[in-house]
Amino acid sequence: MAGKKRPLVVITRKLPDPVETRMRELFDARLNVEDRPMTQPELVAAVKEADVLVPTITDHIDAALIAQAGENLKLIANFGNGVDKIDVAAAAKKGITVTNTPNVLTEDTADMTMALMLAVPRRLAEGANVLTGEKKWAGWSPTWMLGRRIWGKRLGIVGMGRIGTAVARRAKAFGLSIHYHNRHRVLPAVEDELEATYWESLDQMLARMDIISVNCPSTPATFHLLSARRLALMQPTAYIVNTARGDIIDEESLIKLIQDGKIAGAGLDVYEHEPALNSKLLKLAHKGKVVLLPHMGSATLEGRIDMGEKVIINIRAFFDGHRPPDRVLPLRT
Ligand code: 8YV
Repeated sequence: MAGKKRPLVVITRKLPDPVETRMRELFDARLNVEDRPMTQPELVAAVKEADVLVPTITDHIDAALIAQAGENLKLIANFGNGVDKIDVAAAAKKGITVTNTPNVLTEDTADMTMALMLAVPRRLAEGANVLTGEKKWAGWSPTWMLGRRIWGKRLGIVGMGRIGTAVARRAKAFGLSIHYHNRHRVLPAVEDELEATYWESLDQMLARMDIISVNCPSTPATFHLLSARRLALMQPTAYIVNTARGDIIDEESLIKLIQDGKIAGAGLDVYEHEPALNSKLLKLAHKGKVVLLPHMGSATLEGRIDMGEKVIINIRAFFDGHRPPDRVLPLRT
């Protein structure tokens, strides 16, 4: 890019310092140092003048916004793996390339999934709250704060992509048997390594698992994939964990089934209308039925710096006339 006009890159949120420093060196970078989410009018102004937009999960990059983009906007380099907030098809129609940041957050997100898979059945948050709560701890008791064992149990993974597979590896090490439902079977070598059982029928898998982990992307096809009907198939002793996207689960139905004791509990890092949280979920959290986290699946300094570096690599490749390594294609309908 030496000697060429530096692309005007508008970054919608505050990114880790090393990433911002590098972006300032390479691009005509417009940073968001206060980290105040951009309003839609500010996003419109940004797409009208930018060569590159770097959005995050808090930005709605829909067809209406893309329609207002200026002729300079040629690349939307998402800071994030999931592109469910970007209308990739509308961007493609307008000749705008979209990239994301896969792989670098896989292990961190899988770690958080495992943490939630342990936290709910083993009552981690409840136990921690006892010691930080008002009441003085009365000490150990043989039958107090008993949770449920996870090793030796059956884990059903919905979506056996990079993150689902990383979750399976961890869960196998924790002594769970691995089951999965996916659009396609994974490679035989991967199934063998994980001793994983493929379930073509999601319904049948849901009815027989002790723990369900949601690890598929949010797309029109996976909206409420875990519907009221499907959630009702789960065993009353079963738990569900979601570190993918909130709208894959019919949240109201999940809440009702947990309230009625038809599902044992849930570990959630994502919500259907985040950042708005359903108050009934908060009530269930106070009862220890659910453990709720604020979308921090990939929240490690290392992971977020790696995500930023991937954004930089995608921008540089694009402006060097190459196909960016993490180009996202519109979903085939
Ligand atoms: C990101 C995520 O932090 O990558 C994703 O899809 O959900 C998170 O890891 C978030 O998307 C940032 O935009």
